[in-house]
Amino acid sequence: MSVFKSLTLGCAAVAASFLTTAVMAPAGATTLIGAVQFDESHAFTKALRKFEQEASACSNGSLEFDLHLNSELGLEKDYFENMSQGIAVDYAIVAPSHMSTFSAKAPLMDMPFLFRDLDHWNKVMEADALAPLAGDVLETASVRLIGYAGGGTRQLIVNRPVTNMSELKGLPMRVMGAPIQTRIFEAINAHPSVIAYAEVYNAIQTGVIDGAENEAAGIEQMKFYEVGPHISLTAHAITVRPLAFSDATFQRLSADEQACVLKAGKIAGKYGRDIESSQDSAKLKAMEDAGLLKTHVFAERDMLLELAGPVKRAYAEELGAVDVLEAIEAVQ
Ligand code: MAV
Repeated sequence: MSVFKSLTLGCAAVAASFLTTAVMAPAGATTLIGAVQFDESHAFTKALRKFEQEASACSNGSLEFDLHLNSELGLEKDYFENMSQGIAVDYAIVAPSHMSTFSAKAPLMDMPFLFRDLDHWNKVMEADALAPLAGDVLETASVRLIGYAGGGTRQLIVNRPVTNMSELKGLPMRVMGAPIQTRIFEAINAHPSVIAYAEVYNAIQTGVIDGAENEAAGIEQMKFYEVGPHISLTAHAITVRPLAFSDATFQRLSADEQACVLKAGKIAGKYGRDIESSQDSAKLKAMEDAGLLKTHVFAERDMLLELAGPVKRAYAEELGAVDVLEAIEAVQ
């Protein structure tokens, strides 16, 4: 039995006050706090629910879960910072770009134009080619990446049609807050700014920016189509969305519970990937059929790839991660 679990009920309240998030429940179970930006219908939430079910069954109920939905505990960057510090959040799905302040290498997983197509993305996931990056995240941020959800294809969301390079030129648009995101979107001649996810809708509505980029599940949940009804099919990224777990919390669990968390993370990641990757294009089509948005073919996608190539390489070189980039690219 772990030290944490052997605490008596009498000292549980005191323990909870300094042992941060993993709270002692009356029956001796440990309650873990989770966070997600979305509601129950989003693939991330479904993956996290799967994680909870699996870990709960595996631990015979010694692990309990309290998942906070709809950005109740902030945004993914906040979840990650909290997990890194071992406070407030124990598990969450976080975009690697939102980990950049803590692990410079993490956003490589999230780099635009990294995957050739869904088949390549799938094979990279199966080959576990991202493991060295996860190792860096654990070392530098004390957060474990225990599974990989994602599988949405990111497209441009704009308040007017953007169908070629000249219409893209100078487009004021929101990107996630990792330097590689800014660099890639600058390289393709857009005009990127870092804006928090929760502010994107308003920023387009008020004319601060003309567009953003997201996958279908995010477009649907955040209703971005209301302000950016023109979707340019740039398919510039296929998402990798790690299921992250605070290492401080992990270290307080028993060996059996740790094994359950790792096993459940893997299963839940795959479950989330299967849901999101299989639903992405159908979701976009359903929104288009409902008259909520209009998709546009981007005629010069080859040019995007060409412009992004040197930036990807230079970034990997700066990080000392060329081997990881090459290993990902080599997956057939
Ligand atoms: C989408 O909602 C997801 O990919 C999520 O993980 C990101 O944080 C978000 O977009 C974003 O663009 O910030």
